[in-house]
Amino acid sequence: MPTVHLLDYVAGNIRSLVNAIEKLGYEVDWVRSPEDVPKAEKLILPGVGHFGHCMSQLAQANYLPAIKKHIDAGKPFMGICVGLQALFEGSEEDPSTPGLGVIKSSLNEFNDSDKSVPHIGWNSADTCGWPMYDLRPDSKYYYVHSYKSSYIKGQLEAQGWTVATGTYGKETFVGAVAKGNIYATQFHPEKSGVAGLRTIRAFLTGEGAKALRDNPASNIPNLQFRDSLTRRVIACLDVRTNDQGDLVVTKGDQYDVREKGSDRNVRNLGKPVEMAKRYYEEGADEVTFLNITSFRDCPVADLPMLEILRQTSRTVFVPLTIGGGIRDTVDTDGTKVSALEIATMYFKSGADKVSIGSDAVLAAEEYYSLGQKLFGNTAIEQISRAYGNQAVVVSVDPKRVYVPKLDATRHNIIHTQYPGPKGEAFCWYACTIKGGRETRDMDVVELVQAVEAMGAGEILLNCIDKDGTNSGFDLELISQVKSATRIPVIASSGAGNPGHFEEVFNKTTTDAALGAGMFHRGEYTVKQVKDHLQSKGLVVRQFEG
Ligand code: 1PR
Repeated sequence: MPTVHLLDYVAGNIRSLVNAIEKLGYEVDWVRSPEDVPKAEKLILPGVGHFGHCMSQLAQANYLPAIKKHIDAGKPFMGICVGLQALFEGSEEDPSTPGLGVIKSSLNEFNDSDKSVPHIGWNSADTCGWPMYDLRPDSKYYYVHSYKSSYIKGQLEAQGWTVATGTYGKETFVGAVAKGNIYATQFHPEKSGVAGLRTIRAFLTGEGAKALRDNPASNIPNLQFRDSLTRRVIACLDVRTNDQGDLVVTKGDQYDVREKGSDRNVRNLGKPVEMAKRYYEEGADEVTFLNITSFRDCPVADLPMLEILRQTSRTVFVPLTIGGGIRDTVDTDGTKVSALEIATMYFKSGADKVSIGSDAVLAAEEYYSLGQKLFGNTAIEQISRAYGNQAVVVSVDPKRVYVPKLDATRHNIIHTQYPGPKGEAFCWYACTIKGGRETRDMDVVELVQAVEAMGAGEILLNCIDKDGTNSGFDLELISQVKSATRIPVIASSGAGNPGHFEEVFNKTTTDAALGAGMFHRGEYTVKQVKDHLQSKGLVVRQFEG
């Protein structure tokens, strides 16, 4: 089996990259020290987290001269995400840390005044027709980053680079670059479905580099300042063990997952791995697994969700998020296990993001009680420091609390179009923990602002009142949260038909929308939702077979 060397310099979530390479018929050889680099014919530098963290890890372990030598020798090199950023001279993210300087330019942060940052989702890598590692103009690729190389017409081309671009809001950025033996992508090809596998294959077979050699003049993309980020549609699987001990996908009504009949069995809607694969093939842009029951009595190393992730990540090449039970805990043998260690196990098993629910609320309470100071010890801070903000999602389970007048509470209130049972015209959204079982004295605005300060990269915004009702998303809640935070928000709870997705994208500025029950019950497919959005003029990514 042909091999490719993969540089393992940080505890990264690179399981999915290994899976993608293996799927293409190649074997991964690990580079674990600078002495291994000269053995590599083809070298991939993956990257997660912060530019400064990544560069200093490489520098401390003395990798930089070996990487430069590999590149200078003309051997095939591919950088992914921060692996692309490492080729630049430096980044605004950490001005004191130099990059490799192979590309004479530097990186800056996306402007968050008119859009969410990080930039998360499926966007273009458009070469305007120029051949570049089988990138295609109609394909979409999965990006997740806050810093980018702003595209300045002719700048990189003058240095001999071929460039592919994407546009987010009004900013056009470098999506991929190639020159000679070097290919680098800002997007994650291993998470970009078939389009991503295609471009990795072009690197592995050498066909990408050959096509570039055969077309030596550099391209100058014809800039179109048109936002090319697609509307993200996510399928969510709530998973738990049923009374027979099987791990099943379930779905509640306002978080009650038991059947209404006298036996009150846990509702069983199917098998998690099979369903995730089906949603991937229907075009889901991400798949989220929520372990909705605690693993208190299960040894951490045997967490059933680990196996689900391992199996799913072999066939599903879009981002996978896992939530439930991510907090500091004590194992069945009395050993203390940190939230970071649990997250690490999930990442190593194929997760790209972890989602934290109850623990985030408790951490936010402490944040406010300590005068809004951070000490670096919360799960959110620790995981985002190690894996980057984009890897930490906070799942919020709010519930409406109606009040008669504006000054009835200290909480952030909205004037609602849907009055309460006693005709109350105002409400606030109280955060809950333990799957909605316990309501806390904290509103959603307070929560999202606290977790953003801690380093969360995205909000999964559920709504207990709407969950399982098929009556559409809570647009008032989503608008309130969107105006309180600059990180991306995923609208969740209440989707009952494709029109509800159209409504939430048109009437709020949500960054993504999630559905569960309507997909699990087979009422609509993800593809039907995407087709509907497309027919209404919204840009979506369609599954490429
Ligand atoms: O608190 O960190 O252990 O995480 C527990 C996680 O499990 C949280 O993310 C919490 O939202 C979730 N959870 C806990 N109990 C339940 C339950 O249903 N009994 N499910 C639960 C939450 C909500 C959504 C759902 C949407 C869309 N599920 O994920 O998929 O509401 O549903 P719909 O489209 O059918 O309306 P921790």
